[in-house]
Amino acid sequence: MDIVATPNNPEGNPELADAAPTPHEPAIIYRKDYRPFAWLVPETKLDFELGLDSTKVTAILSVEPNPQAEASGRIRLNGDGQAPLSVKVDGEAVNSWSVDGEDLIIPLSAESHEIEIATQIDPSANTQLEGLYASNGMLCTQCEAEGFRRITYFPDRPDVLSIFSVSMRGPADQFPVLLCNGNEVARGTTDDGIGWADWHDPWPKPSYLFALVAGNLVANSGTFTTMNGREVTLNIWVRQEDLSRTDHALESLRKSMKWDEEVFGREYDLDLYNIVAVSDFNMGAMENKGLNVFNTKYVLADEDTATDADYDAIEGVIAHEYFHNWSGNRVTCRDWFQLSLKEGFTVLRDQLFSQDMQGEAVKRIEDVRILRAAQFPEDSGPLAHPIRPDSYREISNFYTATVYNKGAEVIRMIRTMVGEARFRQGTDLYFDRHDGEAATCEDFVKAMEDGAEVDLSQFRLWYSQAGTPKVEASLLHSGDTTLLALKQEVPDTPGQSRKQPMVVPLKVALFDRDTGKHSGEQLLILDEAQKGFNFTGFDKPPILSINRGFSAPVTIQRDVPRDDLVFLAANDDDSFARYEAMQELVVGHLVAAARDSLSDTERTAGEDAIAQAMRAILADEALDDAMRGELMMLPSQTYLLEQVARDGATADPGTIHEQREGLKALLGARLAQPLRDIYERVANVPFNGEGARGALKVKTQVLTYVAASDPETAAELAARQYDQADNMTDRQGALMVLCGLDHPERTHKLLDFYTRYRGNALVIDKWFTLQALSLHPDALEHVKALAEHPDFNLKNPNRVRSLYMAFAGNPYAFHVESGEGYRLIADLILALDPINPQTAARFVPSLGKWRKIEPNRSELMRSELERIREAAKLSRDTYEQVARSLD
Ligand code: 0A1
Ligand code: ZN
Repeated sequence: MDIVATPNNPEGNPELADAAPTPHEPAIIYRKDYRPFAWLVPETKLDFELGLDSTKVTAILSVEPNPQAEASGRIRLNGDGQAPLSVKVDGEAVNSWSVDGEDLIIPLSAESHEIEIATQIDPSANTQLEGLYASNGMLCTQCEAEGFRRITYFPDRPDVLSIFSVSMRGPADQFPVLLCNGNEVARGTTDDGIGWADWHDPWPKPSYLFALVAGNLVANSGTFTTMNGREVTLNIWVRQEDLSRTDHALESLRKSMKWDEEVFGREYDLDLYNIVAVSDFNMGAMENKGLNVFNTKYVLADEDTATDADYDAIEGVIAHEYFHNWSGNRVTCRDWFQLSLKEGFTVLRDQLFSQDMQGEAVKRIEDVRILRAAQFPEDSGPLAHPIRPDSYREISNFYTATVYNKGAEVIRMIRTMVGEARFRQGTDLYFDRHDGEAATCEDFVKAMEDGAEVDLSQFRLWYSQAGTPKVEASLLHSGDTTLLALKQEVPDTPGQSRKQPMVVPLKVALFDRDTGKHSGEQLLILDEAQKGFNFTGFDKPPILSINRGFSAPVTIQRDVPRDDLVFLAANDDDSFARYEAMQELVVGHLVAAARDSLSDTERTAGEDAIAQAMRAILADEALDDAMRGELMMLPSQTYLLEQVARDGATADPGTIHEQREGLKALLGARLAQPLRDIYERVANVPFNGEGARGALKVKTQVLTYVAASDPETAAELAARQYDQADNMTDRQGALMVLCGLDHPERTHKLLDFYTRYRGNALVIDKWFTLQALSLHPDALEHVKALAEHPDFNLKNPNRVRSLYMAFAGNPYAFHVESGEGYRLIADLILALDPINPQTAARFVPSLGKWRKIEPNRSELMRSELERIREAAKLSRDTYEQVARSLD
């Protein structure tokens, strides 16, 4: 019997009934429920009649029963937001299909068929920016994770791999450039001005890697010859006015291709590599096969508009997307629970690349800082999940710092344990064994075990247990022997308690108190709840340097004399450990101060020790300025808040802010002369000269201290730095400092900056961010006014983030006691949710921290979350994050 096509008509079929979510309780999807799809789709042909307001899509799918799956008398094709115009099976129109929720169900006998489906979509109405959408007069796609189903009906899951051939056409004046995955087969323009192109991608791929771009674009082109002599054409496609800012991106792509050949033995596999920059994009960039789509932020740069940090970020993201060609595209994921398989591994690959390009020491510190700022809070809050989650309601919510950054740390630990050479044997085996497959995290670990010859049985817990392990370290000395006693505990996280001990690789060195030297670094493996390690040959208790290079993503807790930290901050030969000693010194002091548990003597002793360590850092002539800049940075307020709120305590953001600013002012005053001297030295290093990057970093760091201790002088110096700047790093640094000051120069320079860069969206984003992040007492009022600014636009994710994400990270203004900051973010979430749910949901974690905050503010945060939860119609994305945050 034919089933009548009405939405939500499961016809009593239990398989279909299950899948119908209510708007308020979207279904939970479990990893344990994975089943292979009943059908294979060896080939897919797509035809696009392109238009900004209306695009017609015809999809032809060749399907055959999957011998690995249970047979089924129907095929379920995912859809989202469209209806079929027509459905044909083997060339015949059929009306036996039905719609279940958003999916299309077609009865089908268990043999090979050809299914043809036509749909019509409106790209200009797609504010969600998933699927096919319009941006600045062009058309582009974003299909990961589940955007392809918004283009046409398809088994939109990563384990269905298909070979795609695509034909497209549209007005040639509007869309002179037509791009898709793989190779261009043919193109032309008809007499009546219709441009057309046919593309073919020879590599089977899942639908999330599909991409199409149509628009008026120009390319910065180059070539790269691979290790086996394949000549690849490289194109960076942008709007005409942006062309002059694409050289760095092109060069970064070349460097990435070369590095992946040299370090991982990976060669590119098509004759063409296209990158397109779009200004409306939810994330950083997307690795679609042969046709990456990038947020303009990660493509465009020149000295006048991009900072050194922007240059590095572009190099890193270009590399990341390129590296996905192997870790993600050639070997893809079986299901979205395996996301870290491609993301954790690719982040590690891009980190190692950037270490080689920019210098290992500083890059490692930056990566750890990101992990601590973004992942540690996630791991200790309501949204904690293992790097391989067990369930989700909306997969977009799992593109997290845990899956990406902790995922990278987990693989880095394997590399640390087996060494570079064996790690390479492991990755070679993984790529070889799983090329062309949709693999799992387990496949990766197994390939590592076999290739690198290591037993990772217990190590696998890193994939299943959430939470940042705490390691307690203590030294017990007697005679000439020192016992290092280590204890670990993995905290409870939502849905997980009573966890097993993890494998924690810790690099340590013990410094002899008399010689100030150590006799070599050792790798200790802590794989039990408690374990002791003996060291001999020390007359006096040695000084412990632990978790060197941040060899494990854990927190170390230890009682260590302040003087030992001062020693390590000045002398440790491991750059990360040196940085860490300085951080530990400051964190210990500020956490005690914020908890109001410092006696006057302790406060003075703490301040003296920090000032002494900072003085040594400023005076150390052997230190390069890039590293000096890192050592000068005080721990962020977010990190301090996490530390104060450890073990179930709550934190008062106001007090933390006061204490941190107080310490900055004290250091600024006590070290006024050395700070002044160093400022003069670095200000004379010419831009682009030797050591210029480090010099610029130190320069702005100095200003932040002066701003806290002597605002008038800081305003003068910053205004001068702004006026004399011949690059964006200097100009932005100066403006950042001015933004925090209540001084007429603030207004002058902000106006100058706006006028100078008006029309350059990426730089105007900076202008919004600097004001939203500033420590100015009226920052909240400024943000409210900026939300009304004619350049503000809720539909552009970069602009929304530039104002509101910065504000939600403002340690002072977001947490004003009245709760107005919380209301502002809750109002934003509610306003943005119907427009762009993915971006809206990303603001929820800022309020989700409520359990860590002192009772008054905590209550205000929680009630904002409740207000959001009560909203009439919430997206799956926002609903899931709010519900988990309140649980
Ligand atoms: N795979 C991309 C990240 C990405 C994920 C989802 C997106 O949709 C909005 C976009 C990009 C990466 O890791 O670079
Ligand atoms: Zn990625």
